[in-house]
Amino acid sequence: MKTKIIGVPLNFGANRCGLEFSIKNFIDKYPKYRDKIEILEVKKELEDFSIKDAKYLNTIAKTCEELAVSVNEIIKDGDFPISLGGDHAIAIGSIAGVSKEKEIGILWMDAHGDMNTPEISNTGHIHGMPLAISVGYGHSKLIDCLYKGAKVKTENVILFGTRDIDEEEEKLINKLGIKNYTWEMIVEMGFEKALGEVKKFFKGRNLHISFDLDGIDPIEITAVGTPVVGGLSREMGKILISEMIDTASVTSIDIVEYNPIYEKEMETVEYVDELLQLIEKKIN
Ligand SMILES: [Mn+2]
Repeated sequence: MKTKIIGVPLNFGANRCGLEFSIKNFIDKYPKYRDKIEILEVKKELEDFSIKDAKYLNTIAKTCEELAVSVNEIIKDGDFPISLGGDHAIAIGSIAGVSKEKEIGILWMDAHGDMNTPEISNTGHIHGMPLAISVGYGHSKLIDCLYKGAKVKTENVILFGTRDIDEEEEKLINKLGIKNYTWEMIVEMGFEKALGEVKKFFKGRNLHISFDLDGIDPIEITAVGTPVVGGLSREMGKILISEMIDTASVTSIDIVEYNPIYEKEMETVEYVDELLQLIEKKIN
């Protein structure tokens, strides 16, 4: 199995300047990736700006559809897709691409829940909605990415490291019974024990990992648009990926929300490079 990296410099899901530079800036810092990352250029579609609760819907739907097709081809070839963002809305596409071929679970490592819907979102930013969309809640144009309907069953989803969940979002998470390891819980029970439970749950099963860099403590990496106090250490993030690959049948990974505008020195690009190296070493 070989890793194939697709870079998707989407910023419309977060509506925040900087994310569109993510892939090119990363390659500029690490030219060794120039021939390794296939860049999916984001093409702007005609938008209906009267839609306020799911902003840039058409551009995001088109980008995710294209990513889903590419990811799906990689899976069908028996290889391992890594989707590098760009904002977290790209997970709508990567998950669709994998789930068309295999029944998967999702480990969603994030400071946020990403379980908003147009009805309950405070901002209308789609990067706060991709997990809800993947389990079948949200705008039908996004739910039906690549093929009709929900991509993953709610009982096969685990949120990990959360510490900033909106009130209505939390109600939806609870209503759907989605397992949610908040950062507070992880601190209380200990990272090892929390990870142990997640490993036990996904052991031997197909698993997509969606890794939001803002899940990591903003003291350790700065280049994310929506930092929240607390979170996993860099090392914990690596242990999480490494041990899940050892335990589950990990099919695919997203690494998202790298925003070079907020970089202090090189700590975030270095971390992305470390994660990619780790995944390549374990998969190839
Ligand atoms: Mn996210």
